[in-house]
Amino acid sequence: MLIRKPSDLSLPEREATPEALYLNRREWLAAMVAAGLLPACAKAEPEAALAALDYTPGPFSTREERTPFKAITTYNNFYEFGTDKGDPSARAHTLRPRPWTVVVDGKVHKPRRFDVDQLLKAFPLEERVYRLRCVEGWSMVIPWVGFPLAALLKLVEPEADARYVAFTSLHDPKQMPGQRGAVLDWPYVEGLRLDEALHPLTLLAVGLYGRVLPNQNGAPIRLVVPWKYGFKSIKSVVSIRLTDRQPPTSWNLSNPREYGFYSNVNPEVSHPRWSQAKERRIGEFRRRDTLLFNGYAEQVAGLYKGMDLRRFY
Ligand SMILES: Nc1nc2c(c(=O)[nH]1)N[C@H]1C(S)=C(S)[C@@H](COP(=O)(O)O)O[C@H]1N2
Ligand SMILES: [Mo]
Repeated sequence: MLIRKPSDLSLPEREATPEALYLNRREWLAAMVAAGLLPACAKAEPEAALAALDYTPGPFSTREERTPFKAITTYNNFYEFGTDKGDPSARAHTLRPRPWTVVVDGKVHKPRRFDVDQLLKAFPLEERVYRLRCVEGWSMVIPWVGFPLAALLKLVEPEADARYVAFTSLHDPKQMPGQRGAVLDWPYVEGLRLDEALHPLTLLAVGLYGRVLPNQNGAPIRLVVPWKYGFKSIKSVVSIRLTDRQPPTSWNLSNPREYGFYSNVNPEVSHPRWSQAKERRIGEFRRRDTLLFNGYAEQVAGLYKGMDLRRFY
């Protein structure tokens, strides 16, 4: 069988596949792979093959140079698909991002289940170009498309004693082969304090580079918290629950000495095994200085006034 390389699949923009066809094609590819007819080799979608989204420019975007689409979609952390940077783009074609339900419940007056496409219609989509800083020491600049998490939380009306938000990723070892192993406790979970969750920088992303979110980046909907290490930005979210207690988080559960609940980007607080003072922007050679709160201090420092950031790392 002749297998086309991903580059042969790129289409001029006007010929971009409508979403329904595109999803069918992806499902078809997944079925072929499952049947052993195609190797599970790199399936990173060329940008133009992904359905376009309607959006307007949003606030807080950096003017720094954007990391190329190719790097954003082939250099990933998504342990549900393996622990190597290339695993998610090679293997996440088995994820089925439609239909998809997100449950928002817990300490809210109006708990609701949403179909993800309902969310896409309910909130105006914005482009937010944010820096992402991984705890491992690399960073990117990503043009996300999404809407503020605050808009969704306001809709369900948090109760007076809601103080935290707990997020859960999909748990389905059939779609997520990495969950057949015990690298982390599945499902992946994350949490924010309610004021962090309501902060206008905090985004629910449904796309990047103006296109629907590629599977490897957390389709169909993922959190983006740009002032925290990348692992707080949980992918493929199925549940958002408001609570009165600090929720568990996957990386804190797996290694509490190395990963705290807050995980604010901080050049002065070293990871126990390496410094966080510098970072390498993907595509650059010389390392840059890491900035407090990933450069978003002006917007978010107030959230942590009076807190000892060495203790609450
Ligand atoms: N469900 C889930 N979400 C996740 C992860 C993961 O393994 N599983 N990895 C995190 C880490 S460590 C990082 S750096 C970012 C990477 O996002 P990106 O691949 O879109 O750049 O996703 C975060 N969200
Ligand atoms: Mo990360």
